[in-house]
Amino acid sequence: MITFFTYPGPNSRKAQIMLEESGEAYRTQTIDITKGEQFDPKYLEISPNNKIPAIVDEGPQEKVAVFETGAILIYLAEKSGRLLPPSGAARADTLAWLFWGTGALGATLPQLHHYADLAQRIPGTVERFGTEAVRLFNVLERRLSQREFICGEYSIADIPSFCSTAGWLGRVKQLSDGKLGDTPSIDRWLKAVAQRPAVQRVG
Ligand SMILES: N[C@@H](CCC(=O)N[C@@H](CS)C(=O)NCC(=O)O)C(=O)O
Repeated sequence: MITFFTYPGPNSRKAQIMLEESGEAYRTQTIDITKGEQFDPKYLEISPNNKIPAIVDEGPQEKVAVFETGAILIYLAEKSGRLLPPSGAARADTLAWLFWGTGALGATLPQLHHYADLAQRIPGTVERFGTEAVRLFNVLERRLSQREFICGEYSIADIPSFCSTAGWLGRVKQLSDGKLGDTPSIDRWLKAVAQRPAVQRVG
């Protein structure tokens, strides 16, 4: 049985969508990051970077702890045999776009959020992260204008980018003062992913 350590937010949502997609049984344990529970020494044994989400998979042979959203998605994909090609170019492409979603898009948007919402903005910060967010959404728009999903078929590469884009595209358009125009391919893809039963179960 898998234990899912979580607190409501975009990163937990990414991991929970994959838990649902994988069909694995899991129970949920809340780590209240507003109360500092992520620093509890017991939790740090599971997630040494003191962040949620994390999972622990306790089987008859071994106990596996995984932190970092991207690593959780890969672990669940390999365990279930779903949403990650087993080898070759398709697997390499899926992993590249998974890391792009967690490490590029997923790392830039929270920075923009932080600096845009400061009571007193620091000159240059919103421009820096806003320009990068516009660039990344243009990369995603170009990619999705050529494929139904990020790597052709729906895969773990779609999940982090979907969660980040669903939450952020509108705000980035508003902050970008027209520099990010219409995104018809992203809009189509957002609707398609949102219709998946696993995504709807997570909400
Ligand atoms: N790179 C990590 C980021 C996870 C992350 O930023 N989690 C936030 C909540 S969304 C957190 O646990 N914050 C608590 C803290 O920083 O102490 C991942 O992808 O899993």
